[in-house]
Amino acid sequence: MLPPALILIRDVTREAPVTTMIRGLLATTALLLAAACGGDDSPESVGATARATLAMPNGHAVGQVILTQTATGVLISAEVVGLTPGAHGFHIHGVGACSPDFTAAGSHFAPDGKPHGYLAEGGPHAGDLPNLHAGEDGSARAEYFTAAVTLDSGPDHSLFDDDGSAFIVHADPDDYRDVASAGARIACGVIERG
Ligand SMILES: [Cu+2]
Repeated sequence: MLPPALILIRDVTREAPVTTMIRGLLATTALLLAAACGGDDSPESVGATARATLAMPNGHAVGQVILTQTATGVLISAEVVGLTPGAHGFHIHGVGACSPDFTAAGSHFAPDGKPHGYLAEGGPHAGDLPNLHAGEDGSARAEYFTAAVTLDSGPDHSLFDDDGSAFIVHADPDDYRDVASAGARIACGVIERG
């Protein structure tokens, strides 16, 4: 039997992105659970990477996102330049397309039908991520970890489902409640393997 505390921690990793600060704890928990459960739900693509080049509506590239599949989720590393200083909504959207305009990326990636926002009851969307914060020079660099998506093909929460997925950077901060709070789509990048 597993101690109840471990089951609780594992449930949290299924629901929401977590900070890199507790990645070590989660990895340790996952190893314990894998040992206890036989490890039968480990992703097939551990170590696989994917990336997205973020571009503005005029096609000018302003950033790069790199995704790495781990045993317990996906590590996301983003670098963006040319932003207005401050917070910007940053999400995975449900369609891997940025043309003819960024509405092609669809709404937030949300295969489980949960509502948008970390602060919303029953949320967040699988594609919700914490805001990207740009400094005075307009550059932003962030790392995220989420167990809500996978690079494996097949599962419901795969970023490589039939229509793919894309990153969108928004003009305004996400208030983590209102799906419209982040405003206009200012950069977009289709997620591709590699
Ligand atoms: Cu968005």
